[in-house]
Amino acid sequence: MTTLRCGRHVLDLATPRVMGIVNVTADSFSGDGRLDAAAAIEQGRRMTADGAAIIDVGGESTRPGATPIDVATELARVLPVIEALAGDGTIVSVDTMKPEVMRAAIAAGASMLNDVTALRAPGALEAAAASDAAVCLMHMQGEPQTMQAAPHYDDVVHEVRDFLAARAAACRDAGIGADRLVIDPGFGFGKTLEHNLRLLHDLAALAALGYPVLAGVSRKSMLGAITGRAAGERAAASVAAALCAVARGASIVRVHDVRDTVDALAVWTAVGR
Ligand code: YH5
Repeated sequence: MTTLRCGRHVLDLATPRVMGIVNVTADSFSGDGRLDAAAAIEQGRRMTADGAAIIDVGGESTRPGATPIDVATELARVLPVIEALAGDGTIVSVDTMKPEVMRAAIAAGASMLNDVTALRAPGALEAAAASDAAVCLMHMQGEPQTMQAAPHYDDVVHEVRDFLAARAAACRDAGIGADRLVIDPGFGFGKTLEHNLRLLHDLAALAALGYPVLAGVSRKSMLGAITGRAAGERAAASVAAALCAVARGASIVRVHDVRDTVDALAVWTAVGR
């Protein structure tokens, strides 16, 4: 039975889990960002009531062309939300690349670090190792500003798998236990539609590394390319993609539409693998 150690929590991954997305940003890609802490807290509590096992709080957009923000601004956005939700007893993840934000978020009660740069910033591995938080290691080709300009791979599945294996090994070497690690192919982060579809189709090749896999496809452009719909109209496509990911070995799905995804996974789980 697979479990994930997240600080003081232990998350059972025998059934697939939902991570709800709470953006505290002015410019999130999916159009759901807001800078009001009270509204973000309420949204996180609603997601927990709807069945999310983890709430992922992010203060900095990774949208191509988004303005980077400084540590103080990011902390002012995320800390009040993390404190409130962690205070409820919820497993709170912080979506950040900055070691200073990681440390402060953990001190405020966060029990998972979700880093789209897979702890490659100087000091990030050390910040994670000094905690007992879970860590989600995500693959990205290039930098947020330019990653979608001309993504190229000779073999996307093998390159993503090898990158994640190397980052997991770096974490283990830094003293982060295997029971704290999650891996994520990073849908949309330096990938064409074809790359994203290949990764989703072959997700089992990543699960074969032995770490729980997190998939974040909710409302992303790949679903817009398939359905022709705008970001706010991609809920059904997102639920379908989440089910595809779980059927191919994902243990956690990162989503905006928690209630619909939880219902879909309940049906999937009831039918059995
Ligand atoms: C992820 O996949 N993604 S932020 C574009 C959209 C909608 C949503 C155009 N953080 C991931 O969610 N962390 C983000 O519509 C993430 N995995 C992990 N671990 C981008 C995002 C989004 C982008």
